[in-house]
Amino acid sequence: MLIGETRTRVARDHALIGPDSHVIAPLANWEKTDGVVLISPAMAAAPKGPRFTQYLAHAEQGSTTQGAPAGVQRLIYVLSGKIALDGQKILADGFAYLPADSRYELTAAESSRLLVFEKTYMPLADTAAPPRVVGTFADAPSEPFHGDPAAVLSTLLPTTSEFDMAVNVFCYQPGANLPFVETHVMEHGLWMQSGAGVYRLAESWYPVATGDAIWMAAYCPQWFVAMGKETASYIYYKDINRHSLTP
Ligand code: UGY
Ligand code: MN
Repeated sequence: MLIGETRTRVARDHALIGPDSHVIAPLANWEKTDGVVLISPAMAAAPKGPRFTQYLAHAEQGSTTQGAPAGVQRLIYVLSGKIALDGQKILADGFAYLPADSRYELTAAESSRLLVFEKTYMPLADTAAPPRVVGTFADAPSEPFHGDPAAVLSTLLPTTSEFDMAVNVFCYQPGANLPFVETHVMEHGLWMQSGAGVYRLAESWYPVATGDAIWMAAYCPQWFVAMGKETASYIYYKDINRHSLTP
């Protein structure tokens, strides 16, 4: 890429952050950890702006965290390396969902790269808050999306009503695509985990590849086609299970 050029774009209802734009800085609420805040409410004005944050943590061995701010839940996906959560080892492609205001000890057992999603939890009357969930991508339930075996969706968390966020992994064979241009009330934060393709966001089409991050606001029209020779996959966040009038 020419100097002075970038694929990164930040628009009113979507953003593409390429790895060439990363500015690594110490991460708030983490020790011995630098990172990049890929998506946050600072990105665009409310009410359209992100209502969650997504960041990359570059944790050195022995790195720890004080936990998310009060009332905020967290999902940590291990991109590489190994962490220990209250003594339980979590390897690459493993994850931990940590409910809001829960206490835990989390340490990087080796130098690790973590993808973190954080969102203020919205409790439901008469419904208990969700429990901690620890799992792996390999063990997550998966199914062909709209019956297409070339586009497989895995859901890392239960979809029952106590959960107000989902984190899924979408794997596409080259040439596979989202079956239609989705436009929906949920917003997304996305991390390209492998491969390449073209993402349509509103009225723009972006070539995307491993290491890109994308924010899609509520009602941002979205579509993807996988291209190239390897499986394209992305890990993404979406808000679920809450009434659209809940602030
Ligand atoms: O869950 C979703 O809305 C998903 N199909 N969206 C996306 O991949 N952009
Ligand atoms: Mn969608």
